Amino acid sequence: MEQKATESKPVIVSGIQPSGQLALGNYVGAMKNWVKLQADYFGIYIVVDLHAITVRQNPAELRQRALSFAAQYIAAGIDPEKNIIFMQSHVPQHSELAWILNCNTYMGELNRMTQFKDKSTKHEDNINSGLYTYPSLMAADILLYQADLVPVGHDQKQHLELTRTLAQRFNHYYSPTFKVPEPYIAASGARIMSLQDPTKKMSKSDDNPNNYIALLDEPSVILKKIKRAVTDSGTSVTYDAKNRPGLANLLTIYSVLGEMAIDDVITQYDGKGFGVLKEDLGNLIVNYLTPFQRKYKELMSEKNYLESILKESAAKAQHIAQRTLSKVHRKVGFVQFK
Ligand code: ATP
Ligand code: LTN
Repeated sequence: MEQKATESKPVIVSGIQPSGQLALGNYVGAMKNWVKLQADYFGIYIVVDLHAITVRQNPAELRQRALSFAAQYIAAGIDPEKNIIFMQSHVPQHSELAWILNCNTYMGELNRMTQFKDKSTKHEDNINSGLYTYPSLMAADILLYQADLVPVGHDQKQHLELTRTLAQRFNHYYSPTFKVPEPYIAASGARIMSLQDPTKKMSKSDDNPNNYIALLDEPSVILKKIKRAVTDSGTSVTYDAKNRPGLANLLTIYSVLGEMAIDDVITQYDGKGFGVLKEDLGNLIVNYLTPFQRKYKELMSEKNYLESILKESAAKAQHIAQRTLSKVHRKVGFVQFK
């Protein structure tokens, strides 16, 4: 009964790859919005481990990290009683639908994906076909649940557009089957930049940990990383993402976490020098993350609880996903027995 009530709400689907360490970019661009939207939506939050192995992962670390990410989703404020949180590999329907979608995805479309191009340059020794067909698997994650909304950072916009195209193509060629999802990309904070090179996005698998704030970084580490963040040598505080990207990035983080308009942050710090801004921002982040880190530690010491959430969620997810997959099998023309 409980499940029916939640499912009657519009549906959100989102996921993060268990690679690297969850970082402030992921939180501001994605997770913060998951928490904000959960009152009005039924949330399906996936630890996308199938996606993570498109890049080489150490198996023991992957296993530990996937559990840690699930605990961090909950610690960030996702209520596991009202939403579902699970491992992508625990719901085989994702891989199954991905295959069918692959047979409806053109190579020309995949060739245009900038994430594929970026990751191929970064991992030249392992340009595998999973990396190439990654967007069809992502589309499967979303379309299986008939998602209404997909809250992601700006870098996922292109994948979301392809997901919409694939849904429309399938619906048109066969008959209406998938809901065509809308992206939810916040106006501010959808693209948090690297602290040392503010012309590229903050990435949780960056080789240099000074480029990102990990959500589990110790307070002293957070303060140090913000203090060392690259800004220009000016003293006036202005928001100019093109010419002063480092400063603009710090102002954005301040504005989103402090829930203040950027203009108000500027008024507060203009003329005070970047040192004061950085010190206050460092403290703001530390204070913001302290309750999150406390909750995370509690959850990681209750492994049985975490495991029960993941198992129950995966069972619910399989049930919903199978409804869509059976429909797809029928439309495509696969033999089905009653
Ligand atoms: P990796 O470096 O391991 O490839 P990533 O940091 O790019 O990872 P993903 O797992 O690809 O993270 O993304 C998870 C979510 O976080 C997505 O919704 C993505 O758009 C969002 N995201 C990632 N980086 C940023 C960022 N710098 N600013 C805002 N949102 C981000
Ligand atoms: N491709 C996304 C992660 C992802 C995702 C999803 C996001 C996989 N499946 C479904 C939203 C919905 C990325 O951030 N690299």
